[in-house]
Amino acid sequence: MDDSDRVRLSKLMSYALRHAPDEFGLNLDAAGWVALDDLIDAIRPRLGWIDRAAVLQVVRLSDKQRFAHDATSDRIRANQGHSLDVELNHRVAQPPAQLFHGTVDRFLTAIRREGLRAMERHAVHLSSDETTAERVARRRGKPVILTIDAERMAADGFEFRMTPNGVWLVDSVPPDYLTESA
Ligand code: HQG
Repeated sequence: MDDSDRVRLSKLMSYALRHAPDEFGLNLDAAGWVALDDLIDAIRPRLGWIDRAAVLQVVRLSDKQRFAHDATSDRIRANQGHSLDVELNHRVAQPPAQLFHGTVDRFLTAIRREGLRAMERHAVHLSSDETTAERVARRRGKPVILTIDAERMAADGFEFRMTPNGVWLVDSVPPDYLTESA
C-alpha cells in the first residue's frame, strides 16, 4: 500500500465512521464503534484491495490518530470529527491558558459577530500550538490565527475536552474570548 492508497482508504474510513455509516450499511453503536470486519466488507466494493492489515496500518500511521481500535482489533471508531450524534467520552480536562484556531479571511466577519461555532462537526476544534492551527487553516487558504483565552473560558465554566491526539474540543467560543493575531 503506497501513500496515496493509504490516504484514499483513510478518507473512506473517515467518511464512513464520521458522517455516513448508513451509506455503507453500517450501524455504529452509541460511542461510534463498529466491527472492524463489517467496516472492511462495507468499503470493499469501493476499494477491492482493502484488508485487515491495510486498515490497521491506516490506524497506526494516521498523523492525527484519526481512528482507534480496541485491544483485540475487533472494533474500530473515529476518534473525532463526527457529524453524527456519538458519545465519544473524551476526557474533560483543564486546558492550557491559550489555545489556537486557524481559519481564513472570508469567515472572519461571521466569527467576529458570533464567535467560533462547531459548524458541521460536534465541537469547535482547537490546538495547543500555532503551527497546527496554521496547517488546519491552510486547507482553505491563507491562514488567520485566532488566540483563545482558554483560561478565562474555563474559569467562566466552559467545558473543554481533549482527544487522544491532543485536539481540544469545546462547544463554542464566544467572540469575547478571541484575539486575532496581527
Ligand atoms: C469556520 C481536520 C463562519 C472555522 C483539521 C473553519 C482539524 C466559522 C470552518 C479538524 C464560524 C469549519 C477541524 C462562524 C467557525 N462563521 N465560519 N461562526 N466558526 N468557522 O473543518 O477547525 O483531517 O469543521 O474557522 O486538521 O477547520 O478531519 O473545522 O474554517 O483538526 O481529521 O468554519 O479537521 O482534521 O471547518 O478543522 P471544520 P476546522 P481531519
